Amino acid sequence: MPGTKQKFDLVIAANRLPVDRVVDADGEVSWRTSPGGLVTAMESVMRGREGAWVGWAGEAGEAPQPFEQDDMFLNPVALSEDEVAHYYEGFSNDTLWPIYHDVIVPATFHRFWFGAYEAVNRRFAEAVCAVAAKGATVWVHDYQLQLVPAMVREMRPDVRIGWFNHIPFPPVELFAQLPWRRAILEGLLGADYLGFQRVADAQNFIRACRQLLSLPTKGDTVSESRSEGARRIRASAVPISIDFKGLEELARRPETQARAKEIRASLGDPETLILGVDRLDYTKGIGHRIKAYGELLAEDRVAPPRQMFVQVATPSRERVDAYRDLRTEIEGEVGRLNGEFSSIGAPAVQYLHHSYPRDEMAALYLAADVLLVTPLRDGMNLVAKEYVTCRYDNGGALVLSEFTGAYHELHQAFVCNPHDIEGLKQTIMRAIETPAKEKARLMRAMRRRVADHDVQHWAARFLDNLANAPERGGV
Ligand code: GDG
Repeated sequence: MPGTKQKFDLVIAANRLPVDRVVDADGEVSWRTSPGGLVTAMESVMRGREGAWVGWAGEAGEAPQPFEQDDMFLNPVALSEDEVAHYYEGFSNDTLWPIYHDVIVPATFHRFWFGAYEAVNRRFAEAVCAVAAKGATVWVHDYQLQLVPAMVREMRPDVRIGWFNHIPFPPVELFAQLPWRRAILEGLLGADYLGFQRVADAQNFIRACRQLLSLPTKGDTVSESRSEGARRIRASAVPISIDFKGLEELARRPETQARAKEIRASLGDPETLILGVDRLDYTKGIGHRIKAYGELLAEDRVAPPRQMFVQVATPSRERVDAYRDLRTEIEGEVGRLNGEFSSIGAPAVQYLHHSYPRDEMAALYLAADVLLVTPLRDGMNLVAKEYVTCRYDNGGALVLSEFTGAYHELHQAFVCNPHDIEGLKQTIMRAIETPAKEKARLMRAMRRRVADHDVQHWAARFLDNLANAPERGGV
């Protein structure tokens, strides 16, 4: 890597660097740390260690020189316009994303997209190797970088490599559709340890290795035999979480509480404020949720201004066709419901296609009596965990799809199958009507779970599993 002589004993590789470029009024460029959960988790594990982060800086073209930000060494990887279109929007988000999310929309296969994916993965692997100290720990993130583990191992057999999948890992019947299934499995098997959100995801991976590569598997390990000796690779569940302490502290601030009151007041202090917060993605089940809510409106079981429904749909992947189509569909449906069921000052659905600062999100969570989390498939769903974290008052009710990773931890939620519209309607009504005392009991239990299993706990567990992964040659 040009300009980098420093070496680090912990190297993170993720598609994006944890910073956003900001340009001030004088055209001066600086970087602001993006306040994501990963950064918080990494801050805690990087404390007292020499850490580097390899990732794309978010703009096509030449990469900025490596730089330091908040005690982290950032090593930017360049992506050309074409690579953004082929590696990121194409192969990552239009091939892998649909396959890994139950093919809710069909996946698109292009051989030249995979070519770009390979080239970009190699660039990431080289950037990792350039900053990794001898014997370093390398932690690779997510579906965009599945070839990186084997590429790094090839170049640097001295380092320990872990990979964490933020999204589901599909059943072998779906994964098998991928023309590049072998390359992907072999890429991942370069790691010493593979972490997944759910037990079922880890099992799907192990099954794929057995069925598609004919490799022997035992419990949660896969054995890979190569000329230089056999290796065992472990795959298990380490569900991700959020920064419980930090977010709760934000929710408890008087300004956040005041803002939550103001939000409710601006909606006419409804009896029930119902909220949805999602990236505008077809995996999130926004359409199913709106359909169910529309029927409740039609049956007069909910009605504005008594019940108000706010849907935040954060703009996402707007250059991918499936996302553009989804936006058209959702906005059409919202428009139809508003035309039919709104009155002046009381919209049936308050739809917001925006991104908000973190403190506004916390205020929204605090203001909402019911949060609807209805994905058709979701690796974890952090929104559900954020909501319970903000409810230090034990208020609120969480409607949660059984197709999320969070469902496997938040057992006291109002559980739904979003495909079952009738069932979803009943669950929404139960969440509205259950007495406050019972809801407080449920919320308390969920809060305890997230408090005890926060993002720092997740990162520590992942690194522990990686450190204790079976030794090379130890079959
Ligand atoms: C992937 C997996 C897995 C959303 N709108 C705004 C905003 N957000 C924040 C939320 C939350 C995050 O974005 C979204 O996280 P999710 O978990 O809900 O979903 P994905 O983006 O699909 O993430 C998922 C996750 O990775 C972690 O492993 O849970 O399953 O798909 O933190 O709060 N934040 C702000 N303004 C917004 O408008 N500030």
